[in-house]
Amino acid sequence: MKITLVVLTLNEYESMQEIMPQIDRSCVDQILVVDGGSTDGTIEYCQEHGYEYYIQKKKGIRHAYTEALEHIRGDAILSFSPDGNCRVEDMAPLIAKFREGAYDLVIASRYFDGAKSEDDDLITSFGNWLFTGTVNLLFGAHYTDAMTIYRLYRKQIVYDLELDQDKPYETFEKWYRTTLSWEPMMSARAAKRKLRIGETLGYEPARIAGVRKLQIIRWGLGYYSQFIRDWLFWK
Ligand SMILES: Nc1nc2c(ncn2[C@@H]2O[C@H](COP(=O)(O)OP(=O)(O)OP(=O)(O)O)[C@@H](O)[C@H]2O)c(=O)[nH]1
Ligand SMILES: [Mg+2]
Repeated sequence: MKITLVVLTLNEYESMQEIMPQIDRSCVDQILVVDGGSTDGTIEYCQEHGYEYYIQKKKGIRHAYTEALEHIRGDAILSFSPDGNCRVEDMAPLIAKFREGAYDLVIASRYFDGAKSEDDDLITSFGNWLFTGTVNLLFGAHYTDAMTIYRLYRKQIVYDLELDQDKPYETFEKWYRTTLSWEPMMSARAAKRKLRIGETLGYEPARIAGVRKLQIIRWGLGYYSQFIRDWLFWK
């Protein structure tokens, strides 16, 4: 199975300079930087270092993913944040686990085996605990981290779980005036469909530089609403 590393960027020039050289280009089959319209030199960095990149047309991480789909040549997607939150050394064990067990989804969990995230504050640490607990309770899963970007999954599950469609997001995005990502719903739906799910350690250091884009209240409301709806209605 061919793996595409999808690197999500929105003004991450400073962090990328430190993180990208650490990635062994031979451990995946394609590296695709998907950019949300950076103006800080991120694109120029990609050009200088020969990274394939795609600049999304619509705003928000889920559009980064859906627009990138046609440029992803791999059969599996490894999503990665180059802001310092994803340790490059955790990538090889993640890939090994995915390959060894014919998994549909393997998560590089920030809380695996009691680990802690150095990027968390009181609110995000409580939020991640609550959201992961909710997914486990509602969908009978055993995640230690249902929310993280750092994960590797078969591309086909995007279509099977309808993550590429606008419909599962639209209503709540309108209510809470935001754009959601697809990781939380992927975790919930993968569990509801009883897909083969695994976890490895994805220890999370603090962000190196740049600005946090996380919208705590809006995304919290949006993701929680999706969980409840999918628990009640999604088959
Ligand atoms: N392509 C694209 N990337 C984005 C977008 N929003 C955020 N990103 C990138 O996605 C990754 C994760 O976003 P972050 O802002 O780090 O969000 P987070 O990890 O939840 O929050 P912190 O790490 O706590 O700052 C980062 O590398 C961002 O630059 C977007 O709209 N499009
Ligand atoms: Mg981050």
